Amino acid sequence: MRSKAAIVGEKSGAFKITEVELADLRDDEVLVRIVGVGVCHTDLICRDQVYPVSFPAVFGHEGSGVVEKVGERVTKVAPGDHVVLTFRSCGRCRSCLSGDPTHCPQTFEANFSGKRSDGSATIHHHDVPIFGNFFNQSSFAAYALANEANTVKVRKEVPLEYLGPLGCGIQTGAGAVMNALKPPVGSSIAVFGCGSVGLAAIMAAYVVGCTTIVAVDLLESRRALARELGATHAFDPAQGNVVDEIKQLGGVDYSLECTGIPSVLRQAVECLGVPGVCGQVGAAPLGAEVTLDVNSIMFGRSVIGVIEGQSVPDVFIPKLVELYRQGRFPLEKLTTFYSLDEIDQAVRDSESGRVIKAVLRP
Ligand code: CXF
Ligand code: ZN
Repeated sequence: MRSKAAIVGEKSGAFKITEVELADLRDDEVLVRIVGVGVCHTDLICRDQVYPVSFPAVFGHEGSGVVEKVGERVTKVAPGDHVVLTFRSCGRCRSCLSGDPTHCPQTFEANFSGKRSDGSATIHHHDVPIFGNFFNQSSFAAYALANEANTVKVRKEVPLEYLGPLGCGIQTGAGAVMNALKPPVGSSIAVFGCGSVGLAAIMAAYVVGCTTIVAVDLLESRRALARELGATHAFDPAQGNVVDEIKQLGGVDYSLECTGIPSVLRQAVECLGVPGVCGQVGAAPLGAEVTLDVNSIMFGRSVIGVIEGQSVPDVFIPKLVELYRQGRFPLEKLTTFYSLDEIDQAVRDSESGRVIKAVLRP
């Protein structure tokens, strides 16, 4: 079938709305009419070839929508169901079989190869196969071809256009707190970088009962929103030494690095008390190195890498939907809507920090 999609023609190029052909639905695939799709930092670093991709390409990996059609072997969802599309894992390795899909060794291949695992393309343009199947969806489009495995069914009572980012950015920040760090009630946490991932982490820290929540961001608008969402302190790293400021509070039990900047990771480690755990969430270029004083981790601190909130999406995303429905995860405060045609503007606004989470409504 044909679908409108936002194609990037070259490294760091503009998005062009174009008619493409979607491949025929396979037995294990799901055709989804996209209702909302968030713009994630990972779409933009792939556009800029920080991760190796080829062009032309269709990105987009925070899609929500309505199931149009399902392949013959699909049992999880049916036409008419509301779904959130998320990341893909292999489903067969030791991690996947243990219910730990974010540690699947195939994660990179399964989400960033631009094609299905058998090498076939899901999107053609003028009969030429192009880079698609991004996170098994390529959802900067009117329709997306997903796999049953990365399709999560959600309740119909909740506005679907807000839910796409639960498939990546929101699950990444919230899950890093709720699934990976698991701070107990009354503990303290510092979040470095208050974009959608960091703010989702702050909402999660508030929900689980952290009583000291420190937000660190260069932008006053983001620090203000962080406070509104539960941060008890907000620091501007351009004004003074943020590590000293956090240490004056006694240091924190947990920290989360959401910027992908190595020097910020160092700060996120050094602001910890002892023991303390730092979660590294921000994506950095391949080969990016960090310098740490060995003694800063020697006495009982640790650093763990967390992707996609260490979540089992079929279990975790419905939990976030319920928190949103109850008003305890106010996604609407983070969201700005655009049409698919306005994607370049949405990207500019995301990059400048004018908006937190741009969501395209094809
Ligand atoms: C990504 C971040 C980089 C590693 C894979 C998962 N998350 C999505 O945006
Ligand atoms: Zn993402």
